[in-house]
Amino acid sequence: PTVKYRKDYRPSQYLIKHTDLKFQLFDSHTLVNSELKIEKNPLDKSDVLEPLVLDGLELELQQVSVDGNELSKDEYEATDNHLTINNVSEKFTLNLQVKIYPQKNKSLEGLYTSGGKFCTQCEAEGFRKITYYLDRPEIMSEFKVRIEGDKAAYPLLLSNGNPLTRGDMSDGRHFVEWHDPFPKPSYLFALVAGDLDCLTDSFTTMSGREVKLELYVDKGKLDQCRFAMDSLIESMRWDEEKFGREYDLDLYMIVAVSDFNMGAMENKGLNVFNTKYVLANKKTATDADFEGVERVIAHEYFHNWTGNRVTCRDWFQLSLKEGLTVFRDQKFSEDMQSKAVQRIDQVKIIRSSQFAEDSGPMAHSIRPDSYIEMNNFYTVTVYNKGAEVIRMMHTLLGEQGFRAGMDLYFERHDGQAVTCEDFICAMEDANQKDWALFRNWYRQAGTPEVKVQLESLGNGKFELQFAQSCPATPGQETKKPFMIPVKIGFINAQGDVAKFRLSDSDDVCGETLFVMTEENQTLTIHSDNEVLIPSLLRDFSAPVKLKFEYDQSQLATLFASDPNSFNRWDAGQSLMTKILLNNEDEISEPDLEILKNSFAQLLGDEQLDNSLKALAVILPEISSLIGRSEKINVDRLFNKHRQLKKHIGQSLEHTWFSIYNTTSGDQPSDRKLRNVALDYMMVANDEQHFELAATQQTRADNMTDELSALQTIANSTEGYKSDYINQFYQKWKDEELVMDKWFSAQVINDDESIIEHVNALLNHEKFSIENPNKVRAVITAFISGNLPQFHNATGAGYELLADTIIRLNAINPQIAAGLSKQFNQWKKLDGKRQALIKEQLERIKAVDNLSNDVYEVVEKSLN
Ligand code: DPP
Ligand code: ZN
Repeated sequence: PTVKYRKDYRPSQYLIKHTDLKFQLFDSHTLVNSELKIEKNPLDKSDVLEPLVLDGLELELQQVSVDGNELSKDEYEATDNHLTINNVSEKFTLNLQVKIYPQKNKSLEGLYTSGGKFCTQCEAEGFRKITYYLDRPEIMSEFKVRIEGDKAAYPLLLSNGNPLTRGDMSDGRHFVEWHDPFPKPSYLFALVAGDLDCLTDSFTTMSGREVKLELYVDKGKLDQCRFAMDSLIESMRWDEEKFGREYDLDLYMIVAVSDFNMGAMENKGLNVFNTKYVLANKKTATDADFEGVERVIAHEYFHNWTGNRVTCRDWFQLSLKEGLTVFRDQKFSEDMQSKAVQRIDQVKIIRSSQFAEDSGPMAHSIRPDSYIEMNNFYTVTVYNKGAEVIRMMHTLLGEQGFRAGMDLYFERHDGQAVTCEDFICAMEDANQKDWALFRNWYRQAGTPEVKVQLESLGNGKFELQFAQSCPATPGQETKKPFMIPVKIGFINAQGDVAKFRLSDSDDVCGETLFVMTEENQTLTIHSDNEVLIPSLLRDFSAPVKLKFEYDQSQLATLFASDPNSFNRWDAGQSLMTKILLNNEDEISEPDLEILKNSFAQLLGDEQLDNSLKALAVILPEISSLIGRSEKINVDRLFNKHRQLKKHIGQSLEHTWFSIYNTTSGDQPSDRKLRNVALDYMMVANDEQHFELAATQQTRADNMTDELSALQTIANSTEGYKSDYINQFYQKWKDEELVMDKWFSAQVINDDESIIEHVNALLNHEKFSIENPNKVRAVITAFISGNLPQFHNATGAGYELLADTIIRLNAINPQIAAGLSKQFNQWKKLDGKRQALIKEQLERIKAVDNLSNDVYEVVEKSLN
């Protein structure tokens, strides 16, 4: 496998101005004809015309001609990865025909079939599985596409842009021609052919243009489409209001398919979606699913400007579009839902997955320096930490300054393929800033640590001392300081807001933004309060680990009264984290008492929103506790986590019971709190409360309640729980997405026998290893949702994961590699577990025909 480096970037010597494609779809294969108008890149100043080297993978080349003349075999060379044409001129037309086998394509990259329809996935480098091409994002070309297929089987033939003409052919076949007026990179190409139901609507843009909206789903699913359509309309309106961005084509299509590697894909004018992020109604989808649909529909829509109109010069710049678009979808969700709840959910992802990635063998900066397989870099770092970096810009510039930067970015770069550097420059120039230091967020991997100390100097004078550092990551031994915005407030010993004044100012304030630019810095403040409890990094104002030596009672005070909702939640998390990660084998009685009292007080707070209550009493995720540690005794952690959960359940049993019975609202936040209460009751005493859960499952009129009940039942020790698992199955066995939930609910039981059960589920008739959602529903749900049993000391969990990776390597390398990353934390574990995992990693590495995808992950992990 070859490593590609960012520093080796060179512009392409050739451009493809026009791309004409013809697809002839057949039952056994597809013929792809392409006509490419190629010319020398004016930016290329060399006099020598190098051979034209096109990318291609798993293609059967049938014909090559240049300017109408068919080439003989010695005029070109076709290898496994390339087509090279030796003698070309500065401007010419290349015609190719290739034969491909979409029905056999299980990698779900390029052109493939799913549920009887054809669809495509070209990002990042899937287009080369369709035809030979300059398959790199800076090559922006105007596409015309003709699709021919059987009319009865494929009445719909879709591609990007606007339909031009359609007509019937002989043998029951027909064709449709499409034209996309916006030049685009090949990764945004899409084709869909099938027989689908369609929900239509329309949107009138701010300049008064009418856009047709079409949402295509499998037959019989129209009753699960309305919410996605409404989300699309909301997104279109929001982008106009917040960023002045209008949709540009007359048609916007979304197609939902069951077999999809990612969540969705932003192909110009023709998004292809995983059904999981389209189909939703109250009966089949949980409140969390609805949020997911809204978020992903918005995300792909927002890509039309941040990704499509302005795209990436090369794949090292992926965060240019993904970090920015995640930030935009986060802002949208904050406007549509509760801001604090959204922020907590965002930060949970950073802490449970991104911090882990940053501290493991695959650590990379948001703009990576190298890769073997680009698909391995669609990561929480590039996406979610990337969004945090954009959020810091927003925090530093304010709403208006940020908007000015965005406007300048679009003004300068509309229609171009650009770099992260171009984005930073637009932000700087629109705001007269010099952000030399800020760029370290793009260069350096690893999670910075900020240590803070508070010293009282007497006479109302206090000093906050800050020190930042960042651990070494592979290939980056030493780090330069980061620019770190730290949002700060204080409360006093009574829990009231403590106002303060900065040394250089007369203004009394309740909050300030301190921007770190050096390793060590001090902030002096003045306050009338004798005791100050700092509330630091409010709203998680930077993606760092903040260390302050709070004692238990300070954290309890913050948890009870920090006016910043995010930090109030975070104080509870810190309190629990401290207890769970200390060196004691068990949690002490006084610690349990503090937590119980804090929870009781918070649950009784009538001002507090039910979602925030629910979030506040949920234990920190085990993955985030492992993610933040350098070495970890997992046996101790698992035991204490169980002990704490049981204690919170039992000591507050009456409170949970009363919450369960008196929280009557019909909002997602009410359901969330009620279901957390049910879960704690079942943990406290599942025999006694089983009936309650069973009744909830049977009588629920919505999937949130039905599934929550099923989960807690499946996680219980009751002998007759299988009745309810079966009942759920009988009711929902024909709804694929609900079956995914059914699978996942059964793998979270913290019991040794679970691995056998997971293996049984892998052989269930509703399971398919070829369907990524099913793999995620069983395997990912198990290894990330049941860490105590994944890390079972027998090594059975590791073996199960390795078996699945090896099976998937031959089918879908991208999904196999994603699973392989789950081993990445292994060097934090004890020697025995390390040996067990190493054995599995070596077993995987020895597999014949190991894909580049899996190789890259396993190799880095072993080194
Ligand atoms: N479809 C993926 C996303 O939208 C990759 N672009 O993030
Ligand atoms: Zn995206």
